[in-house]
Amino acid sequence: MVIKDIESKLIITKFAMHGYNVHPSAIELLKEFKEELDELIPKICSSLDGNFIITPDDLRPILNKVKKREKNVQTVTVKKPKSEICILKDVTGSSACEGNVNDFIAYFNSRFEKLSKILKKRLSGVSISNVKKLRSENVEVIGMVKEVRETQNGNALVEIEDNTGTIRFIATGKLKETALELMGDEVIGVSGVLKGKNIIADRIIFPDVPLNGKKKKSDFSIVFISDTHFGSKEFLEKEWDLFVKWLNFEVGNEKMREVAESVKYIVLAGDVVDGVGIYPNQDKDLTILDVYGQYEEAASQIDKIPKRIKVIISPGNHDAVRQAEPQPALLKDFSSLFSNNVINVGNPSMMELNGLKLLIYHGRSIDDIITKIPRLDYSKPHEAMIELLKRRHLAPMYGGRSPIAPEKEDYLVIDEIPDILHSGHVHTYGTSFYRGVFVVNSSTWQAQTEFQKKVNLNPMPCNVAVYTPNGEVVRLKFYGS
Ligand code: D5M
Ligand code: FE
Ligand code: ZN
Repeated sequence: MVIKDIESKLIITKFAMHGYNVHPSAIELLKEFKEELDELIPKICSSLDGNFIITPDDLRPILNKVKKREKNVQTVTVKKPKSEICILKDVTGSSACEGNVNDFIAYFNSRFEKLSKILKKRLSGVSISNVKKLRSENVEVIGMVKEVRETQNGNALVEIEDNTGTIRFIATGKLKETALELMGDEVIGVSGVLKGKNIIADRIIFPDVPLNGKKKKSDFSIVFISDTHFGSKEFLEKEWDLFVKWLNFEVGNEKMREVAESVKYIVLAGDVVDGVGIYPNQDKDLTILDVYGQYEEAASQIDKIPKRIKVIISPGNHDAVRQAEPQPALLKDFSSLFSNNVINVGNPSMMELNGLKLLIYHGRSIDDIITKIPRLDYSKPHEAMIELLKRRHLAPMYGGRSPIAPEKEDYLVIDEIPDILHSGHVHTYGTSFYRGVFVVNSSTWQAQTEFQKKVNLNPMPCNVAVYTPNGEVVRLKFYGS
């Protein structure tokens, strides 16, 4: 009894040091995890959305994962018996959609459910059919954006829906700018005053990332690369060789060597190869004309990376997997070509690297976001990625240039907040911290193609971002002679 009391006190004190109280029933749950408590507490605290009393409901997602992690140790495809890499979410092997009407209904329901659950921590949100029955003039609703347009008198008119009905809200002044940036099928909260059938909005609430996030530290570095496009005539081999030499301690000053020594993971966020038949007349732009040969080349180039480093590879729209997102990992025919230090995952994929949560997403929706929001452009891809975090969705706009497979669960919702969000696709470089999340777009190893010249796309190739142990970011540029 006495020992139990001491255990409780210890748990209470540890959380109090982070500024949180713990409900007695949550204390009981935590006692089962006393070995992992110091590791778990920061995770639990950073997952809370503004509530100060921790309940069992707050703990379950994290504690379940610890249990799942124990199970995953045997199933994750790494070679050591105890893995430092834990895949938290990935469609690979779980795709269950046929693309019929019921799949689409289930998909959008999942999107709405997941995002409205996040939003419910911010606002009360009555169902739309109940809004009209309310006595009070002040209303708060959660809905999926159906239509956005500008009215004749210069306001924004937005129609939103939930599974009980639709309602329109009007946004004026500064709020109008936010409203006009809304994308079809994203899920938002609205608060305002009911006037007739419409709501005059005073606030638009995004699911967003909580404000209290802090940048995560580690005791290793992660290198972020993307869009290698092996097999393309524009693949920058000299620059790639320099990159590989740096990792092998053959080039670079003392500081660069120190950084190279600390690298434990390299993450490649898709477009591993240039592919075949991805766009008309692509064969003119290829050095390797068959996709198998391109993956053989990819495997041999990646084999030059020292084996002390684990390489995580996720596919993109040029890779030999289905185009619609979420994309599964490369098929065994291709993945088996790579050495043992390579792990193939899907797109998107959420994983933990020694406790650091990494979300990889190739980034096709960045094109849609940049097209939709005029203040954004390709020279700052990280700003478009921040819009994804705000919307807690990797492809918020349905029906743009990012095809989505209607899985029964929406894998593109950012359920759990990552420490790092990594993308590529747009071939430009940009990094930022958003509410503690490191946001990185790691450019390309392909020079400007004829096609890109025509559409005025200016790539920034051979830029590499390194996330170092203290959470600082080092930008390396490799220029071949
Ligand atoms: O995409 C590299 C970049 O080029 C990305 O921002 C999209 C852009 N791109 C690629 N194809 C097209 C078409 N057909 N129209 C407009 N923009 C395009 P990657 O995935 O490497 O091809
Ligand atoms: Fe690409
Ligand atoms: Zn791409």
